[in-house]
Amino acid sequence: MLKKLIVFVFCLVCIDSVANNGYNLWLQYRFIQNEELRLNYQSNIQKLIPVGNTESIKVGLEELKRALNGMLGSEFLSETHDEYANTLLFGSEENLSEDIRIQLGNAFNEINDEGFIIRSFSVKGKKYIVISGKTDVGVLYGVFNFLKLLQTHQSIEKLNIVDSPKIKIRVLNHWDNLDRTVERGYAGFSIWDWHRLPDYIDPRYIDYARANASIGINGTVLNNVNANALILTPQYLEKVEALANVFRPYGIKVYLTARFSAPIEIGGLKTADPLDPDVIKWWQDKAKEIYARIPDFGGFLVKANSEGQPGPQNYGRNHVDGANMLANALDPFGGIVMWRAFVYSEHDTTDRAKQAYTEFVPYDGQFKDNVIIQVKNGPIDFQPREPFHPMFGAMPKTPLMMEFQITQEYLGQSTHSVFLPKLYEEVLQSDTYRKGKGSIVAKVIDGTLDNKRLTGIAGVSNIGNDINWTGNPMLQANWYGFGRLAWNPYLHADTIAEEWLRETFSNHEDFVEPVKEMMLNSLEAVVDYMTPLGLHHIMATGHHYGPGPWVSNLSRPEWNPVYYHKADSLGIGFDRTPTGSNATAQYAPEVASKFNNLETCPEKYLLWFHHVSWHYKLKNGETLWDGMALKYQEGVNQVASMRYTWKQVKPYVDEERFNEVDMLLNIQYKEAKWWRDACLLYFKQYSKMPLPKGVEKPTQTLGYFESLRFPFAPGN
Ligand code: BDP
Repeated sequence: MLKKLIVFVFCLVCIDSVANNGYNLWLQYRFIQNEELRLNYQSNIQKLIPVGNTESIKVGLEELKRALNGMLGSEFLSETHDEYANTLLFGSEENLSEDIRIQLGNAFNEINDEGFIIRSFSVKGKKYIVISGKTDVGVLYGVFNFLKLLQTHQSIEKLNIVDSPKIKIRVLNHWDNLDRTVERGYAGFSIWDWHRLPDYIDPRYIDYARANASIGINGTVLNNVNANALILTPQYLEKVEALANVFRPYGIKVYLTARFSAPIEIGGLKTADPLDPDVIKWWQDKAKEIYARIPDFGGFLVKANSEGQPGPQNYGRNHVDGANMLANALDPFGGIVMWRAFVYSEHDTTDRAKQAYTEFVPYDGQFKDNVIIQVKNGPIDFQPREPFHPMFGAMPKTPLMMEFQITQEYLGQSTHSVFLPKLYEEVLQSDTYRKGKGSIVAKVIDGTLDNKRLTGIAGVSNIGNDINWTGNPMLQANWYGFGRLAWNPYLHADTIAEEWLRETFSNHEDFVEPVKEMMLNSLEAVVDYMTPLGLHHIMATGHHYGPGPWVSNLSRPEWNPVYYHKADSLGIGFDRTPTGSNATAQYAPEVASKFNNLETCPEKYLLWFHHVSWHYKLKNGETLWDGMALKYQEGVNQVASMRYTWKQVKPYVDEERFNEVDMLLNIQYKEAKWWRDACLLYFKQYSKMPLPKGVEKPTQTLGYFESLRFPFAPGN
């Protein structure tokens, strides 16, 4: 009985709220149980003074009230009028009084338009915490950062934080269709309720904006890259305008995907040729029409001549012609064109990994100033692991923006708990060697390597209308982490995991430490049980759910897994060295020679760049076959240990989210074994070698795995 009571009391202390469906994301604002800390915060913030009355300042005040009431308790009164009360004051530089501004000294010279300053000081015995910036949106970012300090239980006694985003365009790409299905979406339907817009403003839109602003995301592309021209009709633009109005106070601009053939489909023209005067005029008029409704419209994202989408090449023109024509239309209004480099063609028989570079690099320097080329992180397609895209090291005169996928098309969709900032970090830290050692991708993206003015980063959203937004509470961390890295691409995944866990779940060390470790290891786990040692694109057809290394019957060779793994009786892997496709030549010589040489090629990319014998000796002395099989097993073991970790932290997590993650980890475990068994049984036909000791016996036959069908798998 006593033991039960102790456990009960203990749990009350650990779990801040009993029912939690995860809707509030990392903006939980849990009541601070630690009384000393709570009293300290209360005494430092006795009074709230907003300076200025723009919408951004108003939403900042609302956020502060909501958060402080949550964390400090409802007895906390946020607006006392005692003139000696310790004060939290927030407003932009131009609205501050002279004596407050003086206290901030030169800090304004250190920030850009979206940056913020948080500083504490005392004047005549009265304490101030001031949050400021050059703009009210900068102030709002400061407010959210201040709240993060409180949520993660940090001291607010001696504050001096000066911070600015390092990348200009920080956008989510929603692959959302107008019928509310989401391409590669695994968290329900689209959150955009087009049918009820513009009159019905779902409160979710506001919470979406709050969440994005809290991590510094400043743009959203509302619709799918496989675009529907209807979004550009007045009927839909009115709806887009309503969303833009909701997002504006939060510093979020709206962008749309532009279907290249829109002048024909909705404009009644006979052509969409980018050099045709009527087409040029049509886009100019369209831009004018959009900006009349949405003066701060961000611009267009375009997928052209890629996977069957229309583009300038349909008219014998090229990417420069297409992108610059649209850029000219947007230029008078300050809009930009994000032109995607995700191209590969069925008519091109060269290695798919080479095609985007081959097509785009010759155009370096030819795009207009308001065009930025959006490049996926790797040269194939959002695989669990890819080397960085060679374009990042090859276009010094063209702004390049990063495209990461937050939604897990190829990484277990929303059931597998994978912490993606680990992947993003790996890519951003990769060295292109374009200007010698240290020319890392992060420097290409933030513009510092070549002094680029226009900089950007996009994340393909994992958001849907599921109550917890991402279909799996753990995957909220990927939205969060993308935003944090968009703000500062030099951040470490470790830091991001820790702050997210503290904000989202608990500050208890016994929770944070093990779960952080679980998150940080989760990428390696999925790589190991799906595509170890540089394998890639061996998932099932269409929906990409589950393994399909045997698939060889699709109409385009580069859609088939066998094209990528090239397993045969001699060995496995794609030779991309000079003896093979020579894709390595697209990297700087230092990088190319490292990848070309079996001695120096990192083993994580081994089968990406080399076709090696089943008997090849890995660095640890194992044969390739044994090593590969053991990696598959290691991935499975890792998921087993994730399940174990999660069970251990049960006392610190509310029941609802605990159970959800627990069930999802069970699915992940089952599917990790499915991947292992299916892939090993398939490859074994070629290696003709037995499974090494330590690898569990497959649970089913290869025929069974090959027979599985998932006609209604989501996101397809
Ligand atoms: C692939 C997806 C496809 C997208 C395409 C793209 O399978 O649904 O349309 O990328 O990025 O990964 O355009």
